[in-house]
Amino acid sequence: MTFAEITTKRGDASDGMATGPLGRAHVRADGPAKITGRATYALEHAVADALHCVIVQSTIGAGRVVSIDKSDAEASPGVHLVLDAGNSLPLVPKADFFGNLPPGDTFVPFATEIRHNGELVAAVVADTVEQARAAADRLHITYEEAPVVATFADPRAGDGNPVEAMSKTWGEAEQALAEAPVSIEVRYETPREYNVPIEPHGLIAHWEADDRLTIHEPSQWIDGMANQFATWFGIPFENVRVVSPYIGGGFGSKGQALPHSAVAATAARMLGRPVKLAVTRPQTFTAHGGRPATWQTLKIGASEDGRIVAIDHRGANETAAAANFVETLGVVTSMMYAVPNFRSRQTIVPVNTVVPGAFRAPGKNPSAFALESAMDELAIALGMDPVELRRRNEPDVDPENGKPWSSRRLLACYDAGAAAFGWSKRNPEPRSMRNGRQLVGWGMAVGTHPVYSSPGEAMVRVLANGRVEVLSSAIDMGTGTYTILAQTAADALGVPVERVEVKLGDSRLPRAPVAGGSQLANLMVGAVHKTALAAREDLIALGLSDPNSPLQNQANTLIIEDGMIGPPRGPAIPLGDLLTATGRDALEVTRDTLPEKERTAEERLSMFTSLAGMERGPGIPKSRHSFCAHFVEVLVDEDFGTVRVSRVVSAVDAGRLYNPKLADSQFKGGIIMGIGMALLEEGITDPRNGRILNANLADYLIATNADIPAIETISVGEPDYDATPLGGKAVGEVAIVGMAAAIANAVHHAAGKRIRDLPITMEKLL
Ligand code: MCN
Ligand code: MOS
Repeated sequence: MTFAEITTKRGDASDGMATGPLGRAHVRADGPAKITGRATYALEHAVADALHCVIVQSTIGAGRVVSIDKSDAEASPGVHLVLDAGNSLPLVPKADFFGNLPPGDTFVPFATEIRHNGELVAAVVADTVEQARAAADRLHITYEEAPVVATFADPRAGDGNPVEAMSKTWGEAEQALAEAPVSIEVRYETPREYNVPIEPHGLIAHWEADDRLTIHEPSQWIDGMANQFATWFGIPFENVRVVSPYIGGGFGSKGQALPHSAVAATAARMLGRPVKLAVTRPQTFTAHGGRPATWQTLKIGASEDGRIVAIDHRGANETAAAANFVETLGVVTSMMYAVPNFRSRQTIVPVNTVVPGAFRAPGKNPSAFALESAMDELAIALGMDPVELRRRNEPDVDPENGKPWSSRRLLACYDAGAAAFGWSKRNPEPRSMRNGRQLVGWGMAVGTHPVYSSPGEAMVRVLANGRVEVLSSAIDMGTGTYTILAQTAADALGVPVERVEVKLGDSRLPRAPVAGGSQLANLMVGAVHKTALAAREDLIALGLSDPNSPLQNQANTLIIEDGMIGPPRGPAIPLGDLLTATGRDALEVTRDTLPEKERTAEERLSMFTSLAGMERGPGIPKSRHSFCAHFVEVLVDEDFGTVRVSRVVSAVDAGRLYNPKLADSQFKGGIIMGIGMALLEEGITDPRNGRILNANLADYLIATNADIPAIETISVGEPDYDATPLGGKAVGEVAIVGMAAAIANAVHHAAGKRIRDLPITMEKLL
């Protein structure tokens, strides 16, 4: 990605603190390539001689495959291989993202025991995708069906299994609740939701030699995925190359290689030809899991003046029969408000579904829907303004662990958001505000997201032609990584941002951890900053001491500004000239932000290919979170029960913003997904067979432009150097958190009806 394509939108647009390129509003470096179609997505990569693979998914929800008659398919035109559990190459088992290890000594990505509808059972490889599809239709699969437990609403699903890590207790919640003068007890539900990135999943797998594999696959975690392929096929990590320069969205679904990824690599290996595999949109609904369905009950007790005395939180999420996934319900409940008595418990309930997965703000998002709806209900029970109730319960320290906040500017969020929205004009009475036939509702809620900090690694190359390259295996799925890393390097080195070219998305480049948990920007900005500063020092040392340097012995120190190097008051020369004069093509520096340098190569690799760095460990002295407050207006049609979000103001504390324009876009993206969650998104399962009835984008509704009103976001963040080295906090997910609750609260204010199970559809309102 070359930064030459970037123009600054407004020269003066910045976070008000920027002295150099970092912190300024630049348009996306990859934007023009994506908009004009020049960006090549994984499946558009041209590979000579590629065969096409289609996957076949089970049509029953539980039971087993009795037989697969492959003869017709194998005899079909153009077919090279029909794969199933019987003939697929045995691979080495590897734990998934969530730590689930497949059973047995070997792993094949095809099922014979069926545990969910749409499980991978076979694949066909042919010369063309049409031939592969036609042959796949001619597979004769016989199943033996077993009873299906499709959702946790089915009584046979039972109560599930407790999640130890989500059991938290302090004080005496039960007693305090019994004695509380005001209390509420409420239950909330959220349905299955799917990530549905606009670019569906798929890959091209290519073996260059017996032990060298190249994968083109959209990825939120290049190194983690390379490590998975290396383990599966028993080859060294360095021999796997995963390439993913452009990604059409992921939202949590592209953090790991999936069973179909193993299929493409297996087929390519068995056939000795590159294999291209595109998962169809309907297949994506069961090729990987989305957010599982949840229920939560909250009991909150308060004093008459609105001080919370106790919270009891219980929750459950659906998980797969095959493996565990914990949607960490209650993670917001335990840290958002000052609460002296607290108890939470959670279970996971196995059902016949695909293993659920991470979906923008996993845990935090459903957690805040329940807590923030409940806070609105408590405010009504107390006869108190919902912002005032929250202000009264603002905690001085993290109530869960007693740690001080690295920064918590939620009160500033209330001030700025309420003022911009005009909250003081709200009549608290439900159904009291109107606009013709439309009932007008104003609601608010808050969100939060933790700051994680895994290590990062980067290389900075200063070239003799005066350009600078930044290299990392980090990725950009629409977030802005290319852009902010160029800004970072330009800032630290003292070169114009247009001269910096950022190369990402290739596991051959220096290591990076997962672009998940909204951690990538902070940790890669930190790594690139450190590397660029080291490169700057090297350039100065070269200028001062190289015998061929034109600047040798001219001063005690040199400065670099605008791509020129020279003594503080003397004549400067272009950086490229210094390199040329000293006989170099390039000056290259690599640095990482691992805590210790002397780790073995194996330990270092494992830091980038495990989730170890994401722990909010006891060693971290401060509690680090981003915060936001959403203020929402809805219009509810009294006769038809339709809901439209007509106005949104969200004030966000995400620390220092490296690029306020892109951060604004991230906040808006989260808010838009929150609108979808509140009003539209719902995976519907057939209780008879576990089939997903709306496995396509015509029936699984997401928010479109027509659903989106004017959105104003306000940053109230200040640099937080206790959170991250360059003062930023988490941006990518925070604004989805609490958004659905703000809408549900606004709908209650408009219509006088509380909807506690999402989405809020007209039949629930009427
Ligand atoms: N940023 C900033 N200042 C900061 C932090 C971030 O200006 N202090 C801006 C930067 O432009 C940066 C972006 O915000 O590129 C996101 O930064 P960060 O919060 O670190 O999030 P990640 O880079 O780790 O991206 C992952 C995050 C997650 S976990 C999901 S889910 C999600 C999200 O980003 N999926 C997305 N935003 C998405 N946006 C798009 N377009 N597509 C997705 O799939
Ligand atoms: Mo985001 S769901 O943490 O990839």
